[in-house]
Amino acid sequence: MKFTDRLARALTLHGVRRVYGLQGGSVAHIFDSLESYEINVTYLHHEESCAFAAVTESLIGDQIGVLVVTTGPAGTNSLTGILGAWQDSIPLIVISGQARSYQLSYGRKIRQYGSQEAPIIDIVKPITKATFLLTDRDSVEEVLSKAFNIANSGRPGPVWIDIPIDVQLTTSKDKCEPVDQLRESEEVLPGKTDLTSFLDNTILALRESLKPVVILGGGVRETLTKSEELIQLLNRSKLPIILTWTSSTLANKLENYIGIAGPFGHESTNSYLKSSDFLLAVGTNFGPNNIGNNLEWFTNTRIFLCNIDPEQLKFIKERLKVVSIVAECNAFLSEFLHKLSLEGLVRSDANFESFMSRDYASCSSSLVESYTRSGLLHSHGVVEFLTRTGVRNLVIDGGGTALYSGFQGAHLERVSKVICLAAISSMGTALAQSIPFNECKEVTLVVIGDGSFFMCLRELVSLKSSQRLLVLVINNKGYLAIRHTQAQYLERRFVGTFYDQGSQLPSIKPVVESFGFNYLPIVSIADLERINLNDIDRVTIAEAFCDPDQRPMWHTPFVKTGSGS
Ligand SMILES: Cc1ncc(C[n+]2csc(CCOP(=O)(O)OP(=O)(O)O)c2C)c(N)n1
Repeated sequence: MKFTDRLARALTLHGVRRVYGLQGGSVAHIFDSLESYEINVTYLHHEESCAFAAVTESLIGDQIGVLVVTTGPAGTNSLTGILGAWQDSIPLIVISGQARSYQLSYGRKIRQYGSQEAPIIDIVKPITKATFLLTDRDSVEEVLSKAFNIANSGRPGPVWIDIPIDVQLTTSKDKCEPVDQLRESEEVLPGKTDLTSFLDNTILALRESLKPVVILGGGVRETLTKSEELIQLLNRSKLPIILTWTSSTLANKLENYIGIAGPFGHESTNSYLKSSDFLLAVGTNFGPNNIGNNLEWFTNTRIFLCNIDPEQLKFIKERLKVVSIVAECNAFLSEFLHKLSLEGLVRSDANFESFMSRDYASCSSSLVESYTRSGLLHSHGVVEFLTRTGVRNLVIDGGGTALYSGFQGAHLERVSKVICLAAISSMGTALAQSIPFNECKEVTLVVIGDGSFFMCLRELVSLKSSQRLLVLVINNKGYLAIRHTQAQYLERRFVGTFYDQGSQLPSIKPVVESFGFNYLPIVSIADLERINLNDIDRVTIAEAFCDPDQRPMWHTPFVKTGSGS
């Protein structure tokens, strides 16, 4: 049996039904085998897009995201998406074609020998959990099992499998020799942790607290997406829950969700967090994007952290006084909630109730009306309006205003799936990230800035015109997020940001129409009110003409340190 057929068969055995890729001489055999095993391959127009789409596939949760890229530049093209998966801890399998085994530069002091050869495994090592370079002695089935296991276990992340073309062409009997040469040591997971004393201390502190709050990060996203029981326990506990960008997809399940914190989260949530006296954070890196830059906020807060990654905890403990445990976050959360339930501990304090009915409600409603300046739309308001009802999936681009408007403006609690590569916050992620929704019967809203839209224009080719996709392009004359920086710190010297330079981004209307998609201009609230999501039955690209000088909303500014820096 041909090696690539065995690869395809093994992928199907791991539940892989969809793969993203782009052709090349060193992967043509792989794609040929995938297709013959009825794996649905979506061919995109840049390997970066393949990685972005594969990330969405993992986030949707039916299978792990898989991408196939060819040699040299194809691998390097995919790196932004791989970095995103690494930093947001999203499992991913990357399969690359490679030059012939005896033409590789690995371990040699040469720059290149084989055609289009690049030492991709050396390049991706710092941003993958494990890498494998296959030889003809390896059992592809065994390598794949290890790869899937590593990608999904512990703190999930990408695993890279590099397959030289000569290896791909080998044939062998079904039963293969076991792998004798793993190229990377496997992750060492923490042993089963004794949670007892940590749990007891946490619950004791919780009992003593007046204003407790829990932050749930991406580390518990998948389990909570699937476990109705844990969601019920969380809801019954009445503990106020703050989410992060990577866990925001849980908002619609949690009755006590009170928003997202951090510089680009919700203002009211930040003030709730700031005044809390007990904080339990599970499965989050507890970094500035999640909690802001002002660690002084927490001087009087008792903080309990659970994370599977000891290095991440060590980093936090150097900066903040916390009680922490290295443990598998889902197991911890489950034990914690069951114990709360057994002890009948329900937190329902007056602060929380009034917060929910006043502060949070007022911050999350009617942004359109509140943030429209002299007839010009505010992008937060447009997103708020469009997510009031009927949007099933929300794909948020990583570039500037779209990212902020997506998370601050949207009714996350009314959307089933929120997709974003948050940590890398890269422009131009959203179109490719929406592709896996092409069979979805409900509407997917994609929020993207005009500068970012031009960065990923090529993936318009890949959208299925029948897809129920509403792409909201925020036209604010480009690069507003950077213009804010220039206005604030560079006395409005707008270089390289299009604005006031006589040059502007071109109109998107002819581009959209040349692809045969619906074009929908939005210049006023009346235009927004005319949009009926039920009518979005194919790709519709809406251009919202927003205030090019719109103010950023409630992000915490940089603060001077004691040394004045
Ligand atoms: C790949 C990449 N390059 C550069 C940046 C830095 N950056 C952050 S926001 C931004 C401008 C985004 O412009 P646009 O998409 O027009 O959004 P706006 O902020 O104007 O709404 C830039 C250049 C980035 N985030 N990602």
